[in-house]
This record gives sequence, C-alpha cells and structure tokens, in this order.
Amino acid sequence: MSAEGVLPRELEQLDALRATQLQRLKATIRSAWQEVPYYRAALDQAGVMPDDLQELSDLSKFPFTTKDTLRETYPYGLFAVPKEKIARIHASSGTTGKPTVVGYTAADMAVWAELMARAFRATGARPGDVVHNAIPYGLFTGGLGWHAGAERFGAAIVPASGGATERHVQLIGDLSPDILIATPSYMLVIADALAAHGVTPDACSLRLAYFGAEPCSEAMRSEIEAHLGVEAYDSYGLSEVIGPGVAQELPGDRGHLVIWEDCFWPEIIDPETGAVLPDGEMGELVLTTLAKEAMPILRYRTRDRTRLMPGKDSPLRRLERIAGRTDDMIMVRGVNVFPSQIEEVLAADPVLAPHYVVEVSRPDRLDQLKVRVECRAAIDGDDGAALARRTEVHLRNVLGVSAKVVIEAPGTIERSSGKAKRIVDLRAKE
Ligand code: DLL
Repeated sequence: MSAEGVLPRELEQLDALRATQLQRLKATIRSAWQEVPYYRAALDQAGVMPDDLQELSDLSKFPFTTKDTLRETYPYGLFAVPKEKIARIHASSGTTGKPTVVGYTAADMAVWAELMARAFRATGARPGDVVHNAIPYGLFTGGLGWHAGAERFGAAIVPASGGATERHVQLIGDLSPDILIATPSYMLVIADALAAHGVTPDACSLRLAYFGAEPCSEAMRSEIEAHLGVEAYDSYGLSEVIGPGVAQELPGDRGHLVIWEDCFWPEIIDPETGAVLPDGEMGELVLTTLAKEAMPILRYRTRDRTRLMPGKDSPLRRLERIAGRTDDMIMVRGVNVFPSQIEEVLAADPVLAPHYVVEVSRPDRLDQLKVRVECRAAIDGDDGAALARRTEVHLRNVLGVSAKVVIEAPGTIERSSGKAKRIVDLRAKE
C-alpha cells in the first residue's frame, strides 16, 4: 500500500497539490495577520504583509515562530478564533519553564482525526481491528490524537494509556489486539514484560505497531518487530502544529515518512543562519500549518534534524527519519555529539540492550561524557570490563571524543512509559 488512495483524489496530482497549498498558505497567513496581534507585530517587524506571499517560495520572507513564542504568548495569545470556537486545549508538561498551550476548533479536530486515520489506511490496518493505545492520554497530544484517528478509521480502540506495564500485558493477553501504539522505548518495555510472561512473538496477537514521539533507530525497530511479531511504522508529529499526524512511514519505504503536505508546508533550514536549504540537504525542519483554524502557526522551528526527499508513488514529499534534535546536540570539549551517534554504536553490539543514558558533567572544568548502558544478560566482572573498553573504543572512533562506559545489569536503567530521557546534562548544576 502507499499514500495513493489515502489522499483526497484532487491532491494526487502535483499541480493540484501545489495550488491547494498556495491557496491554504495565503489564507493561513491572512488569518494569522488579521486575528493574532503577535503575528501582526512580527510581520510588521519583518517588513512583510500577507500579500507579499504570491508563490510558495515567498514564505522564506516571513518570520519564524519558536517554542519561546508560545511561552511569551501563553496561554491564548496565538489563538486566531474567539474562545467559543475552541473545542479542545492541550498543553506540554512544562517540565522546563511554563507549559505551552495549543488549541483546536471542532474543524481542526476533524482534520486531525482524518490525518491519523490515514496512518491506519495506508499501512494495512483493517476496520474492526482492535487497537491497544499505550501512548499516554491527557494533556499530551499523543494519546487522544491516536484515539480519534482509530475511531475515525473504524477500529476498536482500547484507551490503555501509558504506564502500569503489567496491566498492558494482561489486556494484550485477554483482548488479543491487532495493533499496538506506543513510544518505541515503551514498546520495548512492553515486549520485555510479555516475554517475561512467556508470551512468544508467534503467540502474540499483535500484527501492526505504530511508534513515535521520540527517535527510533533501525536497530531498535528491528528489535520491536522481532520481539512483538509485528510490522512497526514510524509516525512523526508535534503538538505545536497539531500533535501526531504530520508524517507517516508507509510499507515498502523504511526510514522515510510521507508528509501530509495538504495540511503542512515543510521547509528545511540551516539552523545557524535560518536560510532555506534545497530539498535533500540535512537541516532543521520548519513547518507551517495549512489547515488549522484555532492556532495557525507560521514557520515553526521544530528543532528536529532531517532532510526532505521527493515523493514516491505520490506527490507528497517525505522526511527522512528524524536524526535527533538540534537542542539535543551536546557540546563535549568543543566537539558536537548527537545522541543518535551514541545509539548507533550501542545498537551495533548484540551484547548490549537498547536501554541507555548519557550523562554529561564537568568535574574539573573538563566535560566528561558517561554512557550507562545495560547488557542483555548478566555479565561477570572481567567480561563486563572488556565490554566497556570495547564500547569506549567504538564510541571514540565515531564521536571523536572519549566517553566512559559503564555496563549496567539488565533492568537497572529507568524505563519511561512516554518519551525516554536519554541525556542528563549535569553541567549547569555543577
Ligand atoms: O510527541 C506527538 C506525537 C505523539 C508524535 C505520538 C508521534 C506519536 P510533542 O510532545 O510536542 O508531540 O513532541 C514533539 O517529539 O519535535 C520530535 O523532537 C519528537 N518526535 C515526535 N515524533 C517523532 C518521531 C509528540 N517519529 C517532538 N521520531 C518532535 C523522532 C519524534 N522524534
């Protein structure tokens, strides 16, 4: 299956798609300018008016929106409709500073559900499938976003939410779901728990899985697929532009996610200069909503690193699997280190488990990188030391800086039922 047959017919041709995008982009900019004082001021300051957008490429003249913009306008400052038209409000957890708030009209919620339904349609889900949704519900957009999509698609949704792993094991055993939705790290936790209860991949009812909300390497996906006996697909999205439902990996095209371009206009920029980069180049993804009433967002800097690829079997361009976030980059003794590089090294060693934490500290004014990683089976002292040394050599070769490796016993690294916390930067506190 592909994106073909998933998109509204009139959008299956490139010309029609571009025409729709231009028309929607003009309407979005006009609405932002007319209804949102923040945007009116930002456009004024950048010296642009809505009419300055005549072509899609004219968007590069318009200012960016960032997470800070959402904080500065907290809570309702970016809403473009009166409060009576708001049907749903979500918020970030606000672990660092003020939370950020996003809103939806009833029409926005219908669009969102439809985008989520496309994920099911395009990946071989069948109406009547039982969907076990282990993405956290609540203020986070993940749980309810997938929930609405499954309903719209015509599946039977089990709103299990995150956490309480034993309950997932019981529900999966008793209700025989066909589909599992979770963050990739939590999928592995569920897989381990099922295995501990003697449920083999063959005996497990699951056929399909959707993961997202955090990066997932190919090695981690293979692990998910092997341990659960599923085909697992990557889904990308972020609350500021809608929630999950921005881009979806489809069968036969691993590592690439089709962007639902009729609703979002993607750009890739150089994160340092803000300049728009040509398709194919690695940079920061910037998204503009094309069909959002309550909270149109212009040129939102996602901080996610990826590249744009041409469409395959459809005019919709694709994102390469997210390579990490620009703000996840750790500067260690002047060298840029990305968590995805560390994960690659760890994943290449079959003795190591995909559970790890990277700690950065500065004990004697010198940055130190410590990687705590679990081994799959208990290991004795000498073997553990040899494994640590071997991993340190690999890391040094790939990263260009040395890192201390600590091999932990199976099950000792803290598990998360949502997004796993991989980086602990202790430097600010020292
Ligand atoms: O994580 C929405 C979501 C929920 C997507 C469930 C998919 C599944 P936020 O909490 O706003 O929204 O976090 C958005 O998470 O900018 C990325 O850094 C990261 N992210 C989301 N999906 C992926 C993915 C949800 N498939 C932020 N791969 C984004 C890598 C992802 N990173």
